[in-house]
Amino acid sequence: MEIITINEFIHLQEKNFPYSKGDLSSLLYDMAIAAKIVHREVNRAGLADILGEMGSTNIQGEDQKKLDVIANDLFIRALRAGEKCCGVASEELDDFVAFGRKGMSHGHYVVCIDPLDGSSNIDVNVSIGTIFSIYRTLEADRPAVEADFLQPGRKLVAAGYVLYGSSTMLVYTTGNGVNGFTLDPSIGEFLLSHPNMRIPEKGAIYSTNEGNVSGMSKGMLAYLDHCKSKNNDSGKPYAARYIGSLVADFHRNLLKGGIYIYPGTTKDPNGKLRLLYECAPLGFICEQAGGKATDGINNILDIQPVELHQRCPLFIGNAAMVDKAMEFIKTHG
Ligand code: AHM
Ligand code: MG
Repeated sequence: MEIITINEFIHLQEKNFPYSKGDLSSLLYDMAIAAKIVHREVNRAGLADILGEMGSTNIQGEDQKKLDVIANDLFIRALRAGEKCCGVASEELDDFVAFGRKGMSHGHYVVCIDPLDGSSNIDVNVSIGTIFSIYRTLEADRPAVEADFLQPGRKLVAAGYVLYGSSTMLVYTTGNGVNGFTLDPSIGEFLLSHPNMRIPEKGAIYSTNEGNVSGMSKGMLAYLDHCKSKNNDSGKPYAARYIGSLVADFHRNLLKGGIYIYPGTTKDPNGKLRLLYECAPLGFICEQAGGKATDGINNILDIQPVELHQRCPLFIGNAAMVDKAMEFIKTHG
């Protein structure tokens, strides 16, 4: 197979947008560079015990930061320095940050990011990820305002994720299909390894935290029974697979076919996941790969956000499996 680096690929894709000034391309390069640095930090994480526990004080007497805070700082620094993005909303920050100083160009994009998703897996050497989405600002040439971030997923210009797994991968879409790149650490490059990713039309994996069943709706319980029965379309029970890192669970299901569900429960009617930097970007990627994402009723990409850290139930994966789950919700409530 021809060797194509992510930089070459992004440049080639620019040709789909004849009037492009290359700003989105630069922004995507910035994300890829920051991802490589975060990859390095994630891979050193196991050395924390030897080099000093995270959250404790390091040898110079400085406080050591947790990995998710480090990742947040790295992405924000890369985006600020790149000058193509005028603001970032992050899971790690209560409010968005707006970039801009006199004489600096502001860029026409804002980024929403979960810098290190799968927080419970960070300290136990299990796959974690980064999720990001990119919107065009509502007006050009000014620092970001909140309304720039509060746009439905249908308005996304690009979205992607980085999976820090047995290898590190960056998968992204700009609305022209989904492509995946694997980091070759020996040369420090993301290389195109998964061109034009499509979710298989049939799947036989379901991924959800069944520890929460006591708070799940009748429809969810009925759907889970369906997954475990022989009455589903595969004629045998689906396999239950749940890593507890959304990026890793989503990525596996994207390659193998399956559904990931984080439903609302009696305790948390809107579930746990965040619309802007978890559900919408993965929904966009999933749709671009031929799949579907809903909150159980509405398409994720049609939901109008009203606040930055809004939570939302998520049903994501093969269109047929998501439709089936929604059918159960509709019938059983
Ligand atoms: P986080 O952003 O605090 O890491 O939470 C999101 C994560 C997802 O990656 C994962 O799918 C889910 O939370 C797991 O939650 P639970 O432990 O409730 O099953
Ligand atoms: Mg998260």
